[in-house]
Amino acid sequence: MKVQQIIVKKPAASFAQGLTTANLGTPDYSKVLEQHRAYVEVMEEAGVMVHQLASDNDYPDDVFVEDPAVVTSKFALITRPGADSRRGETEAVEAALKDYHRRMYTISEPGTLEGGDVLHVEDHFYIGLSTRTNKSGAEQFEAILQKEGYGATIIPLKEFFHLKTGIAYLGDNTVLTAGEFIDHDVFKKYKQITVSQEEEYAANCIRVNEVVIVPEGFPETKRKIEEAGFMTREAAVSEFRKQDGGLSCLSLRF
Ligand code: CIR
Repeated sequence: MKVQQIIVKKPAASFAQGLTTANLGTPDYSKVLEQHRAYVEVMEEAGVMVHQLASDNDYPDDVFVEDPAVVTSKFALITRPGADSRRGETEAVEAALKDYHRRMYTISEPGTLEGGDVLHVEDHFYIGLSTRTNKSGAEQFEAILQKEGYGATIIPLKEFFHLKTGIAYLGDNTVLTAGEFIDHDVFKKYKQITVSQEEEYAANCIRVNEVVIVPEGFPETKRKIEEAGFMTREAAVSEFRKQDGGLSCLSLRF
């Protein structure tokens, strides 16, 4: 899929007050800004137009703009984040997406769904059931996908935070898998590149046009992806990792 544009959001000054389970220390705000700028540059080099939204200190996690929406070439879904503190993030993203003239859908109560639990593979979507995405949210999204002519598979997660914490689609019928998704029945039809336990964080990569963007500092995974024939680019995301975030969370790509 050609990625033409992305939406990102400038990290809020309150970023360090966001949700985290990582135990990796407090993010350094100047480094957060620097890594975010570098992420935007890597994206521009990959050939996308970048639409940057202003930050909002009331929402320390709002740089993880992937969670309040899912965007395809046909429609946009405004989600209902499972984390209470993130629910209001949808407003700014919905306003931004109105410029792109897609059919708009929403997830309604009692459903919850976060974009991190949605993996788009050609004309099919995988939806993870997690602590953030519940059955009602997943089923509401499944009904929307059916109406729009896409397939859907709902997958209960065992350990991962979000679905895409442990799996990425690299294009060319190939998935990158870690932990509970290695040799998972649902993904058997794809070629598989596996991520070792030591490098588990690197399962969250993103394919953007000709390149696979990988987090900096995971040489084994990078090498495996290159050996499978993909071109890679690294981006440093250590400060986002401290808040349980990764490469995919930082943008909406469409
Ligand atoms: C949160 O707990 O919601 C944020 N600190 C991290 C969200 C990461 N998003 C993602 O994996 N899609």
